Amino acid sequence: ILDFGIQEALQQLGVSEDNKGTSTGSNWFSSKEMISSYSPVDGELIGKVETTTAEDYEKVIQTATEAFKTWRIMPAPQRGEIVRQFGEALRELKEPLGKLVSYEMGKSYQEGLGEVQEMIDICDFAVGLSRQLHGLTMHSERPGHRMYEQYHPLGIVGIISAFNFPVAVWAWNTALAWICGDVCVWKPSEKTPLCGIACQNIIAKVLKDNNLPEGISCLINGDYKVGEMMTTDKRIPLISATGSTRMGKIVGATVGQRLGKSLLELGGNNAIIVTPDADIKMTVIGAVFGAVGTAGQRCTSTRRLIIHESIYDKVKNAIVAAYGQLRIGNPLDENNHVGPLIDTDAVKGYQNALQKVVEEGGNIVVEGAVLSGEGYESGCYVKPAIAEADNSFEIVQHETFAPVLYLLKYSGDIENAIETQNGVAQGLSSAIMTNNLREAERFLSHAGSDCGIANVNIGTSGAEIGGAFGGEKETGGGRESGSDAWKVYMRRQTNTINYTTELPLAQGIKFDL
Ligand code: UN1
Repeated sequence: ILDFGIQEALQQLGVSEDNKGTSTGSNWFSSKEMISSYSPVDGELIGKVETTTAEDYEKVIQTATEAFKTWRIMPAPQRGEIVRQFGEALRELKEPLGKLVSYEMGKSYQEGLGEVQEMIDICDFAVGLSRQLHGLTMHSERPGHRMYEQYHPLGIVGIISAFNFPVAVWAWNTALAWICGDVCVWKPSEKTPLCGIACQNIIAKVLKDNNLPEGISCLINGDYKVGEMMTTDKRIPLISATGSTRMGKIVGATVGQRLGKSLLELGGNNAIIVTPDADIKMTVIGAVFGAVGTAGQRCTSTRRLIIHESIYDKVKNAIVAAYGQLRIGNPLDENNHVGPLIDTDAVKGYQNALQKVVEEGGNIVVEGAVLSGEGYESGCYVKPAIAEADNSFEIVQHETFAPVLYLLKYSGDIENAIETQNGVAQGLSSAIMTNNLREAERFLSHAGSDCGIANVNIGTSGAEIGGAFGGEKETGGGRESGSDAWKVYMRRQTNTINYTTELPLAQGIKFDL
């Protein structure tokens, strides 16, 4: 734990061995039940976090409700100024926070820093947006009437986030929600609770320095039962949840039951189509980073390569050769490409996928393995694997959150590849590698990819914050981050104003008294 400056990073972030796990901003309180956070990097216990009780939760919601009353009437550009300061604080703490992300979650330090960069970027985006929360003005059909729409804050936004982006996904939601005038209650993944503590410390200080109510940002901790307190709570108009499709179906149904809004960011089964006109070098970089980056634990990770038969062997050999170069080990050591999986359950999921694909008739071309010995003591390090498979295999249809890449062959026209790409239940990210304009445009057309993200000559992962992020079908339909994703954090109100002394009715209806 003393390696790579982790201890110092924890100190800078105000994360200790025993952390109170519930916070209404700067006011922390706690129960006695603890979650222990072990690093998948070396298996060491990093620290403990107390879980949120039903009683604590009540205090949180009351504090948030009070804070909302102040926050919602503050002009949006002033709220933007607070988010600007939050972005500054993140710039100052980028290295320790990136390090903690890497150590608690297991992604490479580079990717940890990249994740904090996404937080900074969304803050900048939100600051500009705080002056652009505009609606339309429409012409009324009635004389002397004005009609327009405006966006008002929703209230409390509940955020449930996953372990794989333990800090950025929270920031995508909060930065926008805050400038929109909402207050946030966050339940981070119970697998990465210390990242939650660190982030809460950062924003709590900004709020305090500005004499703002602490309840603008609240933190709760625990497993799905704590999440349930929010999903069933009528006082929370919007739940934004990131995680598995299984989780999303439960969250969506629960929130839907009370007619709340949910923003769901669920599983992907992302493919890259490689056509005869693909640039092979670019394809290899995109596919390998997409499949093994974050040890295959991004929702945008590349799971399937759909390769034209005419170049199949060439692409396969190039990718297999690239896998031979991969260095697996401590993600804080910048010489390594691939870090550990989050925990040993994830390792089981990985092993299960490799076993299933063989049972279903697949052919392993890069053998997988669970690594042991020096440096691999946590038991979470696995070898990225590749299998030739068929899109119809049950395991190929399923999102395995691990570095397992399936090679699928297509013949004939690009339409066949698109059909395979769309032939899964998920619809998050997709890509085509081609220098052929016709193929690229067909892939992007109404009859093309059915995903929320469709890229040309880029892999499936690594989306920028400026675009709306999310996907269709079992990915849940939600959009976060850039473009006009902010609208989901607000309620739209249509206003019609009569500035005459008459009261004409719409649709020309006569009603004389
Ligand atoms: C996720 O995996 O939950 O596109 C989000 C990407 C990142 C976000 C992934 N910007 O890979």
